[in-house]
Amino acid sequence: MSEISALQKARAAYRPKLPAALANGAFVKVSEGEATKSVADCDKISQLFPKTYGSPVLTFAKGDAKAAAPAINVGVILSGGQAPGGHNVIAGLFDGIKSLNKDSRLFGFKKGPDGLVKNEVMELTADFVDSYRNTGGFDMIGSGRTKLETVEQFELAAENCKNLGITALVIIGGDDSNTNACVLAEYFKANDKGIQVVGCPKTIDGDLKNEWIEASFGFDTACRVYSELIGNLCRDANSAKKYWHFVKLMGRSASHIALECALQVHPNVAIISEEVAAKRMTLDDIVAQIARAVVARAENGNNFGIVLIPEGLVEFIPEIKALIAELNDILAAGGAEVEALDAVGKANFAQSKLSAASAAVFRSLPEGIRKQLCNDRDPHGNVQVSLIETEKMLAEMVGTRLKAMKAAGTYRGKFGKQTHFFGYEGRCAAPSNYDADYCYSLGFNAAALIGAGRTGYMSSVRNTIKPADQWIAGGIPITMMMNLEHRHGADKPVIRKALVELDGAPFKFFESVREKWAVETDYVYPGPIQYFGPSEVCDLVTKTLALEKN
Ligand code: FBP
Repeated sequence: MSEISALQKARAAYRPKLPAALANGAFVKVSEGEATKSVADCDKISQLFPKTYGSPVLTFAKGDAKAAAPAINVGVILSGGQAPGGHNVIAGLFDGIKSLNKDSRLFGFKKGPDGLVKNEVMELTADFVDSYRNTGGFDMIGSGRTKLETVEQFELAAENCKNLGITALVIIGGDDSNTNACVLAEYFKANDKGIQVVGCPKTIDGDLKNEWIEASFGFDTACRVYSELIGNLCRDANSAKKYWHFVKLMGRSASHIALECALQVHPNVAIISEEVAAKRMTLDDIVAQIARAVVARAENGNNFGIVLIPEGLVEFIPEIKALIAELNDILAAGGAEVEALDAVGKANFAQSKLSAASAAVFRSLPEGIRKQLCNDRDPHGNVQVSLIETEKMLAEMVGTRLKAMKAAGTYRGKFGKQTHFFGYEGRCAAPSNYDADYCYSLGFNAAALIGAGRTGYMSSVRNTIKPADQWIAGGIPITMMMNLEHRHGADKPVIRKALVELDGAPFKFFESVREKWAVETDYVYPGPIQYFGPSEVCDLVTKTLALEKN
């Protein structure tokens, strides 16, 4: 890197905060809770993970500052989609293992799990790590979505680690990647490979959380970037007063990002996929809901507004969900011949094989969306919802509905539309203070788990609405978060995704104010993330976390 920005230069000097338990380094006192169970399917999960199932929850307290541990070699992987703060997890891990023993070494496997299997690796030296502190992105070692699932992959991973003297591996990833971590931990333990595996909770989507993991890193920063942009759109809309902006927001499955941005900005409409599913809303119901807001605002002379749409919406509309499930099975059963077809070919192939109900839904969708629904799945079997232009589809359908209403004399406004997709813009932003501190702590804490000899654990740092010295550090057995889900035609053990809870405080609050927001112009303009300045603008937590922990 030749030139770095003024912000990056100043930000390099930022010293992230740590929980009190880690103040003397990663050598900690460990207290163990009761034996644990998985969130569901306990019998099956315990059979699949006989060596790691049931481990206790761990809580750390400050250790002896003078304690020494043997030097270790540790490997690290960034896995899945980028999220702000990943570099700080690595920096925290680096400092943590050095605090255990200054001769410990850190190796980064490149391009995600693939690098572990193919032995693409580099040593992360002090200078190299320093140049990435407090920066966004995963470019330090790259990331990837390869799923670790075969014995051949596990054996190659073990061999590559053995050759470098690596006795612990840290996998930084979301639910799928931490599922990988758990499977690998079990395999290494069952086969006496002598390699510990520890996970760190990452994803801007915010859906890897539970009682013990109160946030996945990156969610805070990404939501602040999107909220700034949406706030700017709100101001533009309120200035020109001629456009309705339809904004799709990332979040492959859960609507946490859309909800958090709504709480930060007060848009006129925000669709929450989990509510759509719970109320069994149809596509037509959603279009009608948006059109109602357009009509109500037009009656007050406000022919402008903001609509937030979660990326994962289509999979939560029951009729489209059923369609996607059929498409998945039909396309998978088609084998290599169908896999080689382009999206149009796949759509034509699938059309004739769908049930009557799904075929009718499929036909009712715009051609572009039909093709997008047939695009390739990701390596974990997920539909790539970031490629489905739901915002365009809804804007189009609302426009058509309003035309009909105008003809019937029930709407007299003007409808100009703009569409946007905010996703990639937020994933590599420089981490907010919250994410910079949280990520550094997660990485340092992962070193503490390694030092304590644990495997199959996720690094856990809690109580983060309080100042960092009151944060609680420890480890959560990954099996505790698991259940069985139907993937690729079979039941697989996976970490349960945390969706928006309709009886949770963030949604309840949104529900209590959304009708007012729909009609009034009540926008809030959050502005850009502040890294320097008064604590009340720099050290914020998300509205979601504040409401959940209130
Ligand atoms: P992770 O779950 O791996 O963190 O990725 C989440 C995400 O950013 C989603 O919000 C989005 O749908 C997806 O990644 C996009 O994936 P890709 O980067 O492969 O286009």
